[in-house]
Amino acid sequence: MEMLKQKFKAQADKLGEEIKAILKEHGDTVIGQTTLAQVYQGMRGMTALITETSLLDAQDGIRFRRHSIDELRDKLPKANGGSEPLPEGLFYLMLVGEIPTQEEVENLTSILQRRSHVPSYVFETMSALPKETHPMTMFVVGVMALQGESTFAKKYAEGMNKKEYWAATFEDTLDLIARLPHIAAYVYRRKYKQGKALQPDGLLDWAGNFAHMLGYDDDQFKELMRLYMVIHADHEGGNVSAHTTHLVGSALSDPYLSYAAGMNGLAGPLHGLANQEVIKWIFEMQEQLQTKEPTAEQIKEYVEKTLSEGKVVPGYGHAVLRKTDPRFTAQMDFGKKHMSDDPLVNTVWRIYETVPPILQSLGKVKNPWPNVDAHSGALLVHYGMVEYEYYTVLFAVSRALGVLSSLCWDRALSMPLERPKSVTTAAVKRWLNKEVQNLGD
Ligand code: AMX
Repeated sequence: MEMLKQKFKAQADKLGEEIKAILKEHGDTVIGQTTLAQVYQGMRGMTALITETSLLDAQDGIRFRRHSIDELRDKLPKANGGSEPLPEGLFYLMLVGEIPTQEEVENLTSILQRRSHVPSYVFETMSALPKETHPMTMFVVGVMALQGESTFAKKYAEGMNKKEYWAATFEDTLDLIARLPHIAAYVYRRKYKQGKALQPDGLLDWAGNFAHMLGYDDDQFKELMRLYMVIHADHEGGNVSAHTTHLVGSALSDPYLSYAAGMNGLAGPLHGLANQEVIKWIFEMQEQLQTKEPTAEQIKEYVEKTLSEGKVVPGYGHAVLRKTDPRFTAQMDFGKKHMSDDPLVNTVWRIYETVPPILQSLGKVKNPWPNVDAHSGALLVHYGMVEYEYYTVLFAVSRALGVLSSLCWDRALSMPLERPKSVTTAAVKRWLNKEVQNLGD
């Protein structure tokens, strides 16, 4: 742990110096124009954040420290006998920018195991909620119940020097990542498995142990969890969950508060909740059409019905991507390898052939291609995890790797409070009518 922490600090000090030099020489360099349309329409394409962990290309998809998902599947260390990358390795890569060795990853796995204890009051707090509560709400309540454990919050209250913020954030990050699978597994077991929680297996890796605590001991499911935890971890900084975590963290809210805030954003249907919406939508289609394997023609009619009811086709479209999401392709590859004759998985692939031309024909959808959420549910159903309302919790556990390593960077680089300027439409009109010189006067 100390080695990783020192390595991170050394990298952060070096980058901090580089940033100082960049700002000294180029601080006044203009990087683009901001249009009124961007301000009104969700700031699309407006470069306004620095996030060190990953970078999203509209055509090629996500790269983690310049490594594509295919490269990660190839280069990151694997579990014994496995072929999917270990998420601990990705976390290491996002933190220090280097692909770790097998030994470094195994070391990180045991650090996380040692930090994974969750106090019983956290489970009791979640248990106090009605069973019907959405799993994401239970999960975030669990995270919030744990907030009293925050090293950052305690040290801040004691008068911590600002030079120590990064170290306290680092401690909280490791503690949280270690504990989240326990909280998440408890939500699943409580809501769907008569409350029978399962003990962790200290011999397993982080994602393998999570699968085990959920109650899935199939080796293939463990492999799926490793891949799942890797591909959902980070998608640069502007998406709702990452941006919210960063924004809340900029007020020096501790990592528990910041992460919980980000996950409330992930719970929205246009973001992470889309993974449950996809399977719900496919199940409803199967129900209405009375078939497990709808034809392309039937899917087309169902998509048109969805659109005519003023709804979106879940799992399709993206605010940045303009091609099929490589996270979708990685899951398709997993499906081809392990379950190529599964009817639901085949339906997902038939939807992939059917939906893009329909969305394209609307003329307004900027990206008619599938995103990560279009595929994930069908793989989970294959192994028996049919409780689709739970799926966003899996996404949330994975997303912790990205948003919390980013938060470590925010604190190590002393990123300030985020506070953009907002204006009213009345102010916009005054400015357009040249009644004032500057927008916002
Ligand atoms: N089905 C139907 N209409 C869609 C659509 C879809 N899948 N994707 C975009 N559109 C519509 C928008 O609703 C918008 O319509 P409007 O002008 O009538 O309001 C129009 O096309 C233009 O939208 P856009 O610029 O292409 O997309 P965006 O950047 O505003 O939104 C997103 C992106 C993801 C919210 C949108 O594509 C969507 O709602 N997709 C379905 C939900 C989904 O899968 N979300 C998960 C995204 C990935 C993730 O975060 N996990």
